[in-house]
Amino acid sequence: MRRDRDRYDVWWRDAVVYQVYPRSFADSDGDGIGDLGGLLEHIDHLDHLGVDVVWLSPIYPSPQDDNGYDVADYRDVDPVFGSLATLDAVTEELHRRDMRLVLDLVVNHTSDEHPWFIDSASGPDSPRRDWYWWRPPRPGFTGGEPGAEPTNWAGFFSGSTWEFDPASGEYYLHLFSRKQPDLNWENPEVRHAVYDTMRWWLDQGVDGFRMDVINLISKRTDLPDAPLAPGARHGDGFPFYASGPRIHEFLQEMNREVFRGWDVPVLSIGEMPGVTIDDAADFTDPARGELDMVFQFEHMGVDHGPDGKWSGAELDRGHLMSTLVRWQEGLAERGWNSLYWNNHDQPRVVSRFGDPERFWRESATALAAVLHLQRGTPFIYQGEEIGMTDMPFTSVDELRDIESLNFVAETLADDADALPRVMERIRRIGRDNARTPVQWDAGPAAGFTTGQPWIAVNPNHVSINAAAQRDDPASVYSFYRELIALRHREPLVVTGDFRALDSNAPIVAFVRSDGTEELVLRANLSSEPAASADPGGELVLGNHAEPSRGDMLRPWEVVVTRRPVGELIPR
Ligand code: ISL
Repeated sequence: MRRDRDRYDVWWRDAVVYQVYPRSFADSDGDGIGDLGGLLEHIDHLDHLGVDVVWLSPIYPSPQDDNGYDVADYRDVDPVFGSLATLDAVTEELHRRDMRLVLDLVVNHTSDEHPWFIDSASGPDSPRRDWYWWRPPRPGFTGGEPGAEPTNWAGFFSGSTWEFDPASGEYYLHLFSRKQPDLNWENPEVRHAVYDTMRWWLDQGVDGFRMDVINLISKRTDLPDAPLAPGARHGDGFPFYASGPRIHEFLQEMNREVFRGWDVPVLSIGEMPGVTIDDAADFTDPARGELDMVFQFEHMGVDHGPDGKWSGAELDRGHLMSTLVRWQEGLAERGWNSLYWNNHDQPRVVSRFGDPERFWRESATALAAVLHLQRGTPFIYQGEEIGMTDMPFTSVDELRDIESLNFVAETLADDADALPRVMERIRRIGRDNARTPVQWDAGPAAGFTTGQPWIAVNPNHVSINAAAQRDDPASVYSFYRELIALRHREPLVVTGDFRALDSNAPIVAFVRSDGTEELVLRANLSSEPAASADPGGELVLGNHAEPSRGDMLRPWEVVVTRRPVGELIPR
């Protein structure tokens, strides 16, 4: 059942978003790289699944240093993915089927091959010099030598955030790869060039934007050094370049300049590493006119160690759930949550938080229900709906992601014996886990391409694939379909208040209520049976053919019931 778009105050309130990472989705021309033609061929899959919005990761012309998150032209399509005409066909087909299209907007930085940067780098007198962050070497240095960088910040992709340009004797800032120079949003010409581009896409029929690292566009202009750990070359400059003094002003300006006045309200989703609950409430408070929702990262950090993602920590599912519960509570009165387990930067949820060996189907479905029945807009990342798992990468040759490859190079430069440890961490947390091709069927290359795939296909595609699951009512896919349909028909899932009953691992239990009726979800996030008081009520959803009634839940079992408000739940 499609939803009724006019039921809520804004069209996206009861929507489910599906992320397509085009490179890995489906290849239509046999070059081994997914493309828009492949997306067109598989729109039926998205329609059948029942999602409402497609978020398309970058399709713009790009040297592909960071798989398209390095944009060389904001108003065209990379030939590897198709053309503006193919994109039009995608938009049209989605609209025909009552789905909407959100593009990825990557404007914290451009590619170093973008004409703006080429112009800026042509010399200190370029009219666009100030469009990027150029700075002289540290006093006492000539530039290019270790320690001469204007600040000591560590980049997201290892090394320094500064690249020396011998021609001008200055450095430019790049928080990500050296091929991703940061735009200077202090300059109003930059901001208006971005707003023009956004309006141009909306004129083409696009329905909204997912905005890459949008909280990094306002930085402190004095660029202070970060505190340094003993022996470290680089420190964490995050507090100085994230959510800077003008972030709200810039987003309000963008909102005024771009989002107002369209027939269909534009959907705006800000990706915001490090965002706090209080900030997120401000960013997404409709009264402030900034964004509709933000991606927060707290629950993605629960298995990161003290030194970030490359240092591991023991997974504590209680901590995972209490983090999500805090976000539910924090954005209850003001703002709106986005809900996600996966995207193109994160390992696969069933491998990360579930039990892919012993309870693959049960853990994939329990985790799905726990996420989708929270308050907010759920996002499904391609392949999540069929329970795709992490890839058993064994060698560096199989890796494609610049973040992982830079991490390997940097670590091995210090310690030549570190490879086994590095590979172990990459297998667990590396971004390539999300980027192996979508497993369409059990055939060669999983039906992704007739050519040689750009990154290896997971060997488990012979058993985990879309063809095998589509018509199986007990499949992970059918469970996702059911969750989406439930959101579309059940206002409690969309607007019901959220109240946590239990987030003591391994049990998570919460209630969604409108004051009269409530949905009660109970899930066992472990591979052993666990006790959880049965609240009674009519059965709404379960991930077993015969859902448990009573106070015990099977491993990775989830049960949802509906009951009148006010009955005491036995403890
Ligand atoms: O992937 C991460 C951790 O491994 C994050 O730190 C990620 O780099 C951060 O969330 C920003 O991500 C976004 O911008 C990057 C791009 O590489 C990512 O793919 C994108 O989602 C730079 O554009």
